[in-house]
Amino acid sequence: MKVRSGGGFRAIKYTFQKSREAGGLLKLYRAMRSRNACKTCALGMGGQKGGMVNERGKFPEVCKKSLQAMVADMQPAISPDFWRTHSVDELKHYSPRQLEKLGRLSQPLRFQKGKKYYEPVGWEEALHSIASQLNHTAPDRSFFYFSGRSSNEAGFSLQLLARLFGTNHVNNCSYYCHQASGVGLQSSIGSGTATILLEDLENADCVFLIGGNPASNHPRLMTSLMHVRRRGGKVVVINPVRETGLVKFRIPSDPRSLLFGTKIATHYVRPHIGGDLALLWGIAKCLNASGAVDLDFLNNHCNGYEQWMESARGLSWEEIENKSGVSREEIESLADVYAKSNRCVFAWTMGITHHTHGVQNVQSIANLALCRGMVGKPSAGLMPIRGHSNVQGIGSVGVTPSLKKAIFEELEKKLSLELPTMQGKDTLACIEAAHDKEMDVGVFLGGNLYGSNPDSSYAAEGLSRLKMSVMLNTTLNTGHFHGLAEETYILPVLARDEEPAPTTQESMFNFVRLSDGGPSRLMGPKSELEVVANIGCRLEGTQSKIDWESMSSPDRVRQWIGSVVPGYSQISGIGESKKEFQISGRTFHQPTFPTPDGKAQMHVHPLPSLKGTSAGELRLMTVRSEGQFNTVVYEEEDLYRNQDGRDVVLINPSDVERFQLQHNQRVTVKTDTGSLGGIRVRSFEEIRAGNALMYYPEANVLIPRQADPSSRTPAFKGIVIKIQPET
Ligand SMILES: Nc1nc2c(c(=O)[nH]1)N[C@H]1C(S)=C(S)[C@@H](COP(=O)(O)OP(=O)(O)OC[C@H]3O[C@@H](n4cnc5c(=O)[nH]c(N)nc54)[C@H](O)[C@@H]3O)O[C@H]1N2
Ligand SMILES: Nc1nc2c(c(=O)[nH]1)N[C@H]1C(S)=C(S)[C@@H](COP(=O)(O)OP(=O)(O)OC[C@H]3O[C@@H](n4cnc5c(=O)[nH]c(N)nc54)[C@H](O)[C@@H]3O)O[C@H]1N2
Ligand SMILES: [Mo]
Repeated sequence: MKVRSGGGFRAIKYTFQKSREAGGLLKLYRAMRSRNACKTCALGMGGQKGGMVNERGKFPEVCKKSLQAMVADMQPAISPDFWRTHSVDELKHYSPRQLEKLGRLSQPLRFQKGKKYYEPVGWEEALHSIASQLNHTAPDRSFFYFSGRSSNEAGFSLQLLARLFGTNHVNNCSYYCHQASGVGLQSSIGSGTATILLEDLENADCVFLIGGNPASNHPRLMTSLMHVRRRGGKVVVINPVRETGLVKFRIPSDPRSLLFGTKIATHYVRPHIGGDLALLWGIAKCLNASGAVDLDFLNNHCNGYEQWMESARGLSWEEIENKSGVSREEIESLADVYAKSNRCVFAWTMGITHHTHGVQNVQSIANLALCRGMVGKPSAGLMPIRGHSNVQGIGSVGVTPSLKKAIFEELEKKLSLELPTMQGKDTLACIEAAHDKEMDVGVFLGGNLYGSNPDSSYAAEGLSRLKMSVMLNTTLNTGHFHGLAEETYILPVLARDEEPAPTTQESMFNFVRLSDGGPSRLMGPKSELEVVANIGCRLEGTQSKIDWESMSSPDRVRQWIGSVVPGYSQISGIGESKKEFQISGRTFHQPTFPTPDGKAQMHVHPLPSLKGTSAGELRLMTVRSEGQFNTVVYEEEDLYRNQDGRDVVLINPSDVERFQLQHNQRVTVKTDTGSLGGIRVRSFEEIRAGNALMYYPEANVLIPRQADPSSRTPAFKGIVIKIQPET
C-alpha cells in the first residue's frame, strides 16, 4: 500500500519491533532515557535533562533513527570465531546492512595484505604496532579523519595528538557535508553556524526549507514545523522531489497530528537539481522589483548590497527560468510569501551544499535573508540543518586543517612550543594524496571514509596504497573491507552512552550537552579518549610535550578546551557543575556581526548552466532513505518513497517513456567516472522530469571527484548520467 504521510502509527509500531531486538521495551526505554545526548542527528536531544527531551525541555521527543542507532549499539559482540571462518574477500560482498547486523566490535583486529582473514589481536599489541609504524612515518605523510559522532573531548585530543606529531592533515566529515554552509556563512556574516535557537524557529511566521528531507533525516524538526503551521505560519519547500513526509506528517507524540496528520508544506516548488541558485536569484529579482527589500537595514548593516541589487535587476527571466526550471509566476509567488513575512527562517541541507556551487548557494540564501533584515533579530535567521550529532562540536574544538588563530596561539603559549604551520589537506585532498602515494598512514576516528567518498573505486585504490590505516569504530562497515592498507587495524570503541566518564557534544543550535556515559555493554571496547591517550604515550614526537596519561580523563581534556577554544570557557567545570550551556557569540538577535566593521557582506554570482541537458542525459542526486544512517543501512526498503530495495534509479514517468524504458527494467547507469549495472528503473512521478534519484553509498562508484572550489565539498548531487538498458 502506498504510504501517504510520514511518521504516524508505523513509527510507533517500529518502536515495538525494535524493542524486541533490544531485549524488551523497558530495556530500550531505559537506554533511550539515559542522560546522554542523542547519537544521531545534530538537532540535539537528551543530555542532563534526560534522553528524549529537546532544547526547549519538551518530552517525549524520539525518532526512528535514534532507536535504530541505539538498538545497533545494544547488539551482542561479534564472536572471535567469526574471523576464522569469514575471509575479507567474502565480507567484501556483504551489504552495508549485513555488516551492521553482524554485531558490535569488541576486540582489536588486524589485517595484513597477503592474508585472507582479519585476526583478533590484544590491545597492547595493536597499540604498540600502531605507535611504532607512526614513529617510522614522516608526519606530513599521515592524515587524520574524524566523523561527527565522537565527543568534543576525543576530537580535541586526537587533533592535538596529530599536531604534536607534526601534521595538519586533520579534517572531518563536514568536508563531505556542510562545509559549504560554514564557508558561505562565514563569508556573509562572519560566523559559520546557525544564527538562531530552536525557539526562534518555532516562533517564525515563515520557514524556507531548501534541499533537505527532514521528515526522514531530522524527523523531530517536523514538530517545530507543525508549530509554525498551527500558528498560521508558512512553510515553503524547495526540492526537486515531492517528499511524502514534507507534504504530510503524523507526529507520533502529538495525538491530533498522529490521528489526522499535519500538513507541512504550504508551498512546494520543484526546481531542477542544481537549479536553486537561479531560483534564489529570481526571488531576489522579484523583491527588488516590488520594493520589498529593507533599504534601511541594507544601508546600516550590509556591505555590497548595491552590487547585489544591480546583479538581480540585470538578470533576465529567460536565464532564471531555464537554469532553475521554475516558472516566473511560481518564483513571484514565493517572493510574495517572503515579502509578507515578518519573521522568516531559512533552513537548508545537502540539496544546497552538495554542488560545485555549494558556497554560492549558501551565500545567496544569506543574501535573501539579509535583504529583508531577517538576520539579527529574534525568530528569524539562518539555519543549516547539520548532520552528525557532534559534527559541529568536532569542528569547534579544532578538527580542521588549519586551527582558528585563537586556538593556535593559545595552544602554542600554553604548551610553550611551536605547532606545525604546514598547509593541511581537506578530506578529498587526503584521498588524492594517498592515491599519489604521498601518504603512508591514515587514522580514522569513527565514520566510513571509503563509503562516504565520491568515486569509490579511486578511493579504494588510494586507501589501499597506505602502509597502515587505523579505524576506531563501534560496528563494521564497508570501509573495513575495501581499500585496505598494507596493515589495517580496527579498534573497537565504546558508544557515547557507555563511556566511563561524562563527555560533551554540541548541537546545531550551538548548545553544549553533557552525556553521562554509562556501564559498558561489552567487554573489550575502550573509550575513544583512552585509545588516543594510549597512542599519545607511545609516540616519540608527542610523549614529552604533554602528559598523555592525564589526557584519558575527559575532565582534564575539557580544561584544555575551555582555555583555548573561543566561546567554550564554560566547558572546564561542566563535569562537576553539570551546567550545559549556549556557546557565546553565535546566536544573532541583534544585527551586529563578527566582521571587521560589524556589517554583513552580500555576494554576487554568475549563474551556472544547468547540467545534464543533452540528449540521453539526466541529472542525478544521491540521497539517503529513511532506513539508513549514512553508510550504515538498517533497512533495504525506503518506506516514504515506496521502494522495496536500494538497487534502483527513480525517474519521472515521462523520462521512462522518453528513453523507451519499462518500469522495473534492468539498466546500467553510467557517468564519466563509473558504471553500475543491474539497477531497476522505477517510474516515480514525485521527481521532477529530467532528474534522477539513487541511493548513497551504493551509487558512489558513479560520482566524479568534482568539488566546490571554495569549500571542497564534492558534488554528490547534480551528476550527469546516462541510462543503458540491459538485455
Ligand atoms: N535517517 C537519517 N537521518 C540522517 C542521516 C541519514 O543518513 N539517515 N544523515 C545525517 C547527515 S550526516 C546529514 S548531512 C543529514 C542529511 O539530510 P538531507 O540533506 O535531508 O539528506 P539527503 O538524503 O542528502 O537529502 C537531500 C534532499 O535534498 C533534495 N535535493 C537533492 N538535490 C537537490 C537540489 O539540487 N536542490 C534542492 N533544493 N534539493 C535537492 C533531495 O530530494 C532530498 O530530499 O541527515 C542526517 N540525518
Ligand atoms: N553519494 C553521496 N555520498 C555522501 C553523501 C551523500 O549524500 N551522497 N553524504 C555525505 C555526508 S553528508 C556525510 S556526513 C558523509 C558520512 O561520512 P562518515 O561520517 O564517514 O560515515 P558514517 O556512515 O556516518 O559512519 C558510520 C560508522 O561510524 C561508526 N560509529 C558510530 N558511532 C560511533 C562512535 O560513537 N564512535 C566511533 N568511533 N565510531 C562510531 C560506526 O562504526 C559506523 O560504521 O558521507 C558523505 N557522502
Ligand atoms: Mo552529513
